[in-house]
Amino acid sequence: MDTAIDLLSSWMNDARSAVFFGGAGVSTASGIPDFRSAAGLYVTAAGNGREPEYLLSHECLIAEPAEFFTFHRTHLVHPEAKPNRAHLALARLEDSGHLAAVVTQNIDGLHQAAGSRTVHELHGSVERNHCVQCGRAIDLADIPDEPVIPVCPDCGGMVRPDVVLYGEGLDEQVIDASIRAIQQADVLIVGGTSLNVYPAAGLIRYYRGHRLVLINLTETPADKGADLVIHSPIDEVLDTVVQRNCDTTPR
Ligand code: CNA
Repeated sequence: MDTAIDLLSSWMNDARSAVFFGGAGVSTASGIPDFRSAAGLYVTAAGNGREPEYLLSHECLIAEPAEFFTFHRTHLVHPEAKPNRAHLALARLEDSGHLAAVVTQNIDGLHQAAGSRTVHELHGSVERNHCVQCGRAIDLADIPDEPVIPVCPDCGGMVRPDVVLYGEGLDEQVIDASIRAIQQADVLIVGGTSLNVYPAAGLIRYYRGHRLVLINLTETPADKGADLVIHSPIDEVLDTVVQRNCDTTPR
């Protein structure tokens, strides 16, 4: 692994427009379970016999909002979670002029909490919510910390998270900005994602360079086409890159 990290560090030293494309595995070290690992929600979360894909779908939000909010609040909202070494390393790489953007499938807001500024949230964020009736925007902090259907203080309408549910489309502007960043990237690091959720996972195909790095605990469908593959915890890898080798003096 040392040789691989040395190579990644030298690529990141040279990088001026690197992009990080990540998923739920980036936040497992912050105590937020992913979906598809052995300890992930698809294995561990009890949903009254229903599949997580259904409980996190537009269909469920409309047909059974109580079920939806119970699952969402219990398993996807983690106000106590703090950024881990992966988030902090990426923020430092941006500060020092090596990383241009983070494109994330995560909805936990931890990249911004770590100090990352250019973050494209493909699936939205649990931090932001809005009333489906009057459109009022409501912060997570203003929503009761319990698994009930939140209601708008103005009109009594249902308040839903600004996250892309199964059965809903992604925001075109976020997709366009993500594609542009990936097309312009000199290094693309893909990490902490099983690359199973589309269309998000398909965006890495827009990368045109020859420094595609895969960092994931387990094999992914993109490993074969990658220039460097590291099967290790991403927080450990990125922290080592910035601590040991990479020039991260702020610019
Ligand atoms: P996934 O399908 O659960 O895959 C996660 C991947 O990360 C797996 O392949 C794991 O092997 C790998 N992994 C887990 N921990 C680590 C680690 N420490 N270091 C390296 N690799 C690790 O999740 P994806 O992100 O691929 O799927 C996209 C879904 C997950 C999006 O729609 C998200 O909204 C959704 N999600 C987000 C969060 C979050 O915001 N933190 C949590 C759970 C699910």
